[in-house]
Amino acid sequence: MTGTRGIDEIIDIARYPLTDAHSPGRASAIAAARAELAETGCTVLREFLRPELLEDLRREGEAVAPHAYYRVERVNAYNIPLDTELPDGHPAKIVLERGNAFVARDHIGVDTLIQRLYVDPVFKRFVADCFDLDELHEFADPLAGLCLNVVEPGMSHPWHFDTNEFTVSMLTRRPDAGGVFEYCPNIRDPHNEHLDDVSAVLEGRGDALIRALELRPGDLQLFKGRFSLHRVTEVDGAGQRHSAIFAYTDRPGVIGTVERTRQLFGRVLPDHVAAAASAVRGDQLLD
Ligand SMILES: O=C(O)CCC(=O)C(=O)O
Ligand SMILES: [Fe+2]
Repeated sequence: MTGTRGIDEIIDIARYPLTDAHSPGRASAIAAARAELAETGCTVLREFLRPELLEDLRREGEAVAPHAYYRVERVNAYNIPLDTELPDGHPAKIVLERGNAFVARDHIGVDTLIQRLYVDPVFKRFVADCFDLDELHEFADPLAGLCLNVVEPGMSHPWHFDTNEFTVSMLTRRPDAGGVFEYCPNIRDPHNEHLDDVSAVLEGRGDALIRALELRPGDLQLFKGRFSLHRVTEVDGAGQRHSAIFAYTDRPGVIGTVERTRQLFGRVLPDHVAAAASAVRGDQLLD
C-alpha cells in the first residue's frame, strides 16, 4: 500500500533533497538537469525512486497494463493525419507502424506511486525548476496526463515528436532485451522543422543524429520531446516494457487533439471535442 506515503518516502531524498527548498543538494540537482537539458533536451536523474520501491513500481504497472489500448496504427512522426496535403519528399509522408499501447490516466489508481508523484506539488516544483519554468501544470487531458506506455515483445514505439513540450517519464518495467529509448537531440526548434534531418533519420540515414539512452526502472527522465525526434526500438524476449509518462505543460488547460486522442486511446471524451475549437498552441510547428 503506497497511499499513506509522503513524497519523502517515495523519492530517494538523501540523493535528491526535494523537500528542502534551500538545500545545496536540490540546487545542484537542478543545475545539472538544466545544463543537460540545454545541451541535449534530455536528462536522467538516476535512481530517483527509492530502490526498495522498485518492486511495487513494477507490480503497480503490471496490474494496470491489461487496460492498455492495443491497435497497431499507421502514423507519421508528427502524428498528423496521413492524408495531410504536403509536398513530395516531406518526412510526414513516411508511414510508420505504431505498436505500443497506452493505459489512460483514468485506469491508474490515485494511490499508485506514479499517480502520487505526478500530482505532488513538491515534485512539480522541482521538475519546473529543472525545466527553468515559472510554473508547471498537469496536462488537463483526462486520459493523456499520466499514462503507462506498454510495448509488447515484437512491437516498438516508432519515431515521433511529442505534442507536449516537456515530458517526464520513468521506466517501471524493463524488457528482457531491446526496447531502447533513442533520440535526436534538438533536431527541430520552434522556428525550423529541419525536414532534411528528420527525413534522414526516418530513412535510416541519420545514425550520426541519434543517441541511445540506457534507462533503468526508477530513473526519472526529463525530456523536451517536442523538439527531439525519439522512439523506443523493438522489444525482444518474453516480457513487456512499461514506462510511466507524466505529461506537463507550462500553461494550464492543454488537452490533446481529437485525432491524437483517438490514435492513442481508441476513445475521445467530451472534453477533447469541446477543446478542439479553442485549442491553445504555443508555436507554429506542423502538429
Ligand atoms: O516509453 C518511453 O520511454 C517513451 C514514450 C514516448 O515517447 C511517448 O509516450 O511519447
Ligand atoms: Fe514521445
